[in-house]
Amino acid sequence: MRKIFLAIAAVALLLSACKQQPAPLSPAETLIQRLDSLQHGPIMYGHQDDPFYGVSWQWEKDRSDTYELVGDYPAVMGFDLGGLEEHHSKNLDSVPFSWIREEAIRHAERGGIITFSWHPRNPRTGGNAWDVTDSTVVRNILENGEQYELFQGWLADVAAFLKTLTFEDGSPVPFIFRPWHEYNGSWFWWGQKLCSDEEYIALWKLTRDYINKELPGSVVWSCSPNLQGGWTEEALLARWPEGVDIVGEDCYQWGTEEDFVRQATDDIRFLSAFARERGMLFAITECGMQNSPVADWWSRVFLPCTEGSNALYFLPWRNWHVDHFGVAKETTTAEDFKALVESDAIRMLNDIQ
Ligand code: BMA
Repeated sequence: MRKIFLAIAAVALLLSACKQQPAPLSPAETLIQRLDSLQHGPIMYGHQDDPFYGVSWQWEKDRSDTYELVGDYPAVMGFDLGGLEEHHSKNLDSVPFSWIREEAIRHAERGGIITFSWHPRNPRTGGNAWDVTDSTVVRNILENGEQYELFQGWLADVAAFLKTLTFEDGSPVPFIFRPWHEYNGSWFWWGQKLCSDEEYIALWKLTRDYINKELPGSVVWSCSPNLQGGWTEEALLARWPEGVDIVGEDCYQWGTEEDFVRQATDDIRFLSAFARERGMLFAITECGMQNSPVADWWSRVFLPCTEGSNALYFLPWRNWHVDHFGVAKETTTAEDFKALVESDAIRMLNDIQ
């Protein structure tokens, strides 16, 4: 009897010890926790394709327009997976996938944050991501659709690549994945006029379920509408997918400064509150002004729109010649940007390591 009692007591003790041990966080949860604590400091600088080419150079190893201007790397680096789905060795912007893998791991190893976008080709027409000639694409890659099997293969290709992102000890590199962006516009085959709200939400679920199953605990999910102005909760919720960790905003100035400031301030205020109220984070996932014609655009025009938003980072798009969006010693915005870094108004890699 005494033995039975002791055995029961031992089991009870063991069970309560197990209960007290919180389950270890997955790499994605650890990244979310880190981002959560970073959101209260100055906004981080991110840059698309930073290590591959700059305004006046291309395909040289160990170069970065950012590093050459301010002596530090962006805190966040963005890479695009478009082309993986057709087994191309280079992405849609001619960056070899093997090099993307190398730089993504390198950036994570030095304490940086990495984010992937995906501009896949059109699985129904064979055109590119901007081919909007057929408005049945999304419907046809969902279950029972004509391109369902094809698209499952595309997801398998993306998952297979993402699985190769590992640290030296074999543990997975966590990352932000931001598919199906700018969906409130109609320039991508998954855009507003190209699929119904239900189809868009189903596309997200299909993607998320597949990738999360293949890479459990590695992915932080981000969903980014494009600059719009005048969001209402009803409009946003109509197409809002489940399981998003970071609400994004893609925010370029194409028209007048006045219009941009009005729309960006409005969107950023609205989307950051939407994120906060639902336990999500917020970031400016793409931004810039083509050709960088306004020298103090970053400090005077753009950054004031983000005030009070707890935006994690702002990520200017790639430095593809001067006609793109980022910052380099050759752009008119160089001095303004340098001053932002020097005054600690924005955070670079060194500030988050
Ligand atoms: C766009 C442009 C394109 C590019 C795409 C994906 O905004 O920069 O030239 O192919 O992003 O990076």
